[in-house]
Amino acid sequence: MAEMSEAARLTDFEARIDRGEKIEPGDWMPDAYRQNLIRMISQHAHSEIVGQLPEGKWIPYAPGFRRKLTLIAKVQDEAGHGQLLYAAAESLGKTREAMMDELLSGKAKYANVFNYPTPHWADVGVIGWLVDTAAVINQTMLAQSSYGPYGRAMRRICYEESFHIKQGYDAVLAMARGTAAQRLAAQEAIDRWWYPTLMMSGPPDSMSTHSRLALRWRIKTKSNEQVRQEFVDHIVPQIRALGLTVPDADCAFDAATGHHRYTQPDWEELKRVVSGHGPCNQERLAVRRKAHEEGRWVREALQVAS
Ligand code: FAQ
Repeated sequence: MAEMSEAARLTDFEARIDRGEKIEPGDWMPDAYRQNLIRMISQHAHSEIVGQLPEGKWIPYAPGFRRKLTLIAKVQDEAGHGQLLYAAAESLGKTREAMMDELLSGKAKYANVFNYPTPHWADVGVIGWLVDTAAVINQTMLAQSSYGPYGRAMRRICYEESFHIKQGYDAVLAMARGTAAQRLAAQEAIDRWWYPTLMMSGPPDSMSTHSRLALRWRIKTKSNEQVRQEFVDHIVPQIRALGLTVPDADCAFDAATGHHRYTQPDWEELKRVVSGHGPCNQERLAVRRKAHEEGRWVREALQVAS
């Protein structure tokens, strides 16, 4: 059979996507599809790995044995998610070593939220509740991704992240029903995390570099703004039900659209934070570099053993 031309391959590829078929590692795919996936999946993997740090720091100080056990389990889950996602990116031809080099050198991006400090136990609760909710809404959408290994990893990850939401919500619930000082701490944590969490879904569609192709090839199945709106509509009634306040005086349900209006975050801040200039970028990378160095002997021993 004659070789298919590049144009015919692209038409065939796009027809498969339109039929809802999954693209698998050995299948032909346009290079831009491969590169966009490698970029997104490796950033996602780095986010899970660096994402262990802001909450992980609270493991020794968790209030009580049960909260400590649950937090340890959550943080371990994030490490597992990182492994699953690195494996999905490897299936596209990028080595784990190359991805790790990009993270440790500061070249790679990872989710903005993990570059903010966690000065209070309440931050652990609010990350689990707000950040994991935003992550699950996005990842439920990504579970429909056209790239088979990514969508399948998302289904497993969403299952575990849904439990993380419950542990976060439960910690905030205890504080919201607690003393005045505990309620205040919960509120201050919501105030700290509200805008960073809104930024998690990415810049507005008009500023997004990759959305056009990602949506055309069903790498993402919803735009950044659709995902953010879903998060706001879902979380605002929950925050208010606990007697807490959304730190945005203009946030209100709009009966005409069926959605909540909200104030846009500072998109310049997102650019700064994801390009290495957030409050904790240097600290996060220093911890990762130290862990990487301290694990060197394990990697070397495994190489000798295999
Ligand atoms: N943070 O053209 P777009 C979690 C970058 S997992 C950092 O709109 P795209 C679990 C973007 O990469 C959280 N960078 O990009 C957990 C691009 O940069 P580049 C992570 C951001 O890809 C919970 C540039 O800006 N989830 O939380 C961000 O179409 C608790 C232009 O943007 C994922 O990674 C941001 N927020 O849409 C763990 C999900 N937004 O590559 C521990 C997969 C944008 O050109 C504790 N990723 N950028 O240099 C996605 O869904 C997408 O990549 C978006 C961005 C939606 C994040």
